[in-house]
Amino acid sequence: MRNLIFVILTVSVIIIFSGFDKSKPLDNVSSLDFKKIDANQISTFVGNTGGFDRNPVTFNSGFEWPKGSGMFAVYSSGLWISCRVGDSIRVSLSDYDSEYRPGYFDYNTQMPMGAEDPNYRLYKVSPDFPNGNNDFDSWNLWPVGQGAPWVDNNGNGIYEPPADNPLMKGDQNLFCSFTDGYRDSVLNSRSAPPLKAEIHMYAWAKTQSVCADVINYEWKIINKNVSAWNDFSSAIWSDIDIGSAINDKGGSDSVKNLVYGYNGTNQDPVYGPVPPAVGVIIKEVTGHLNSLYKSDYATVFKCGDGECPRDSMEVYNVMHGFKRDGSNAVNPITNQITRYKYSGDPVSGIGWNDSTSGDRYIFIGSLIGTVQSLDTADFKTISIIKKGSNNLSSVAELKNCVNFVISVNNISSETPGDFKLYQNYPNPFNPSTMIRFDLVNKNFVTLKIFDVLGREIKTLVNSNYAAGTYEVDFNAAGLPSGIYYYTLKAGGFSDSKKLMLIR
Ligand SMILES: [Ca+2]
Ligand SMILES: [Ca+2]
Ligand SMILES: [Ca+2]
Repeated sequence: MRNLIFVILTVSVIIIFSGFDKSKPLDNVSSLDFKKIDANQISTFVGNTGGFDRNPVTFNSGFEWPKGSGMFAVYSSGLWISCRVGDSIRVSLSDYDSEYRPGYFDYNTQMPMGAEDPNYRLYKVSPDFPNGNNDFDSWNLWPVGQGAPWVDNNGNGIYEPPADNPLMKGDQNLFCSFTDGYRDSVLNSRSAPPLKAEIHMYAWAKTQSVCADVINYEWKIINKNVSAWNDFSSAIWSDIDIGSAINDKGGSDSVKNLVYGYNGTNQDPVYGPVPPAVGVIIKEVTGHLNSLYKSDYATVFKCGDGECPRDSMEVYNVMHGFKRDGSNAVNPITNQITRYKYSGDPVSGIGWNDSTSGDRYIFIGSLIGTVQSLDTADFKTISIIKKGSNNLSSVAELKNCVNFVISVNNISSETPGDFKLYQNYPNPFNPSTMIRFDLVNKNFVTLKIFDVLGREIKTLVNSNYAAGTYEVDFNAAGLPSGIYYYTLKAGGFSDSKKLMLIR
């Protein structure tokens, strides 16, 4: 135990050199807000400053799984962004503290606004409660003026609930706006000037789980700086603590755009036997929409071993696929330079795997490149947790679930009366639309997009699904305006419909 004078004299040194400081709560801003998101078996907290998974009252682990068990798998998570503006390194992040504040960044005055405005709180709506209740805001409070996504059902450009409604991809849907523009007034350990970003977070979760329990996060990161962001990178950092924090391991999967943590043994002091594996997936990224890889780096930090970034340069380095000192990571099995740490298969033991157990932090990001002034970078991520038949099979099953949870949402597991392919919604659209279908029984399902010449553009679904109703998010970014077709095949059933992309 440290004595008080030592702590006072050395606090700045500790902040600079210890990497992550778990003790520091957020300072007081009147619009600071947290809400629970607990639609499925994940019960966790989301804040309006880029942080999530931490209990805002106790400052302890906030990501409970299964819901109501009193067992937690993640201590704290947050959004990190970095770029260069000219020669100047910029990083903003949320780990235990946050360098963001609620509000927005005013382009004309180049000033952050809104942190003291209670309207810049966190909003939460449900499709079941247009008028709200104790847990949910009424639809008419949904802050479309702040950029909250909504559906213009009557097509007149004006938000008029309940005729119009919030975009509700989930049974619970949250929105907030925040900015790193207040940075100059915030004490932080990795000081660098702000990017001048305004970020809109839309988080949603479904009651019905497909394969694994998940929460979706959609981050719209708007460059409100008068200058371009060069080499812009965004990432999710997560201090996974699966039950006990001291016996975990980590790994990554570049093909699945996944970073994950798991228990080092099949026995955890908190979870007991068969501890779950927990991870973060990058679902979709501006500039990566038509390519296989959406993550560009994924790593696992062991802070005690000198791996956690300590200042803005080291954060910038790890956010561009390097070790914190700027050197390349090398896979010791292949001797090749890599941007994916512990990319082996822990189940078979083949490849580069985490060989010791301890406190782990998982980290995954995308190199988005140049973001011009007033342009937006979209960054969609998923928190996922899955339990198998032992600590390693939890990893295998988590990986198996990735393809299900990135593309398809099970919106009802009631067995429909017939196979059906619905008209996409909205239509016309730009750039995203939802396609819904019903399955009467378990089938191998394909759902593909074709152009007017019959050329296959994209496969949205290509897997087995149980009976139920599903929704698939189709993002047409990178495609030209025009008419396209989508075709569903499930067993002997086949149907096609037309959709229209208007830019
Ligand atoms: Ca309207
Ligand atoms: Ca553990
Ligand atoms: Ca940890």
